[in-house]
Amino acid sequence: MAKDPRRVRREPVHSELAARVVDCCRALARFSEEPESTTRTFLSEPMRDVHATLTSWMTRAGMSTRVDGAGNLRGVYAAADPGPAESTRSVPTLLIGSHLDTVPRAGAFDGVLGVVIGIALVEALHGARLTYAIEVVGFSEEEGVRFGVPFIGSRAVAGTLDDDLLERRDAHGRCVAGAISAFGLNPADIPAARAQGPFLGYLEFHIEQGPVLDGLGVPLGIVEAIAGQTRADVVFTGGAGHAGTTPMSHRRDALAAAAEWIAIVEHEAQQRPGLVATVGHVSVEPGAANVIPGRCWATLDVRHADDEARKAAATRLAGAAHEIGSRRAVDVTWTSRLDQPAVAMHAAQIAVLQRAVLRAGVPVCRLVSGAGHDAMIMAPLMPTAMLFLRSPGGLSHHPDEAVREDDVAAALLAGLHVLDELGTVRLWS
Ligand code: HGY
Ligand code: MN
Ligand code: MN
Repeated sequence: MAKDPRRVRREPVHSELAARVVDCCRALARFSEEPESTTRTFLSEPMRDVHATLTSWMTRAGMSTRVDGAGNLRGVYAAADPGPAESTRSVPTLLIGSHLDTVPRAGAFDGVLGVVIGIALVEALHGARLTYAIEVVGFSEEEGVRFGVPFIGSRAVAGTLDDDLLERRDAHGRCVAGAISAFGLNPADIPAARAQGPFLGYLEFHIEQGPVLDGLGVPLGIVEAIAGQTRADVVFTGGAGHAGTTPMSHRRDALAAAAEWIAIVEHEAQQRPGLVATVGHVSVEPGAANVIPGRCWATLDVRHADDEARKAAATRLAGAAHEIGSRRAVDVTWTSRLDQPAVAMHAAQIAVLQRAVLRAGVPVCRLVSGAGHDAMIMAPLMPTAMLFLRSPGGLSHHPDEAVREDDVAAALLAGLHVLDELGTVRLWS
């Protein structure tokens, strides 16, 4: 007979489990495309080792596992037997997840921590079955590094992965569908990746990646909303030429045009509180010291919690690029890659998180996320919430990114209280 599903065992979360969570994240960080740092992009070979490691932990915790057609690792912890009275209605599922890919030269916790915490929470149930199922999801790609567009994995789970995204090509000319096939999966299985309701909700544990919680000395933060994102590719095309013989008055220097624009990007963002704008990647052709750059490709990332402010800034930056281009006789192409609106977290789920954090003995801190997360993609589908863990030094997207074991223990305890609370709170329609 299944153990009483209404009460999660209230054993304290041993710091030993928190230590294993941190150790696991650090071990997974060694699965990388680069020997000296952590770089793991969409369905690259090291992702197989990540899947193998997490699959064995999921299995030990009593979960059934699979890798779906978009390369997401899925682990399901079945609910208590609903019994004859309820057997006609499918049991709701709580999804707990985050992403398993990384940025180049990443830290060990961005994304993967949320997946490992999900598995650890299931282990901490010690076989107790709840009135709902839990599905832990390791999304295959959130950062958008390989194909320039983020959220491939969570879009497949949300059922919003469109065909033209499958045709996006990486630097080697391989498309998303081809990368899926090369990994041994079948793109035709992507529709089956879509999460099946009814849903209790989606919960994502994630490092804050910023300085707020560390500045306040608070271990956990409840996310109220996630800032919107604009991403674009901006290409400046001038004319290559001899660096020694071409007078300055005769040049159409693509990199000089881009450099003038990049200074404006920074100045524009400095004018408005909460606005951030970044040119994270620049590539120059032909790229020789003695050749005037003929072509320069720059990426743009603009964020703000208010969509109108973000879009207005992006529009001004597009105008500035074209004005510089016409003044310098340099062609400018602007290709939008992402227009992701800001997303509010679900009020009822925030309330559940708030009660759980208080029951875990942690002060409640609520904040807006400047970083994007898979929760943005899941929120339109089901009640979605995020719990942040403090980022020491506010550092992320960097090898020195860290998390404190005691904060992980606090997150696990709060997470168990969430599971307990959700067993009595009906959030789904
Ligand atoms: O870019 C971001 O905000 C996230 O880390 N993918
Ligand atoms: Mn990231
Ligand atoms: Mn992340």
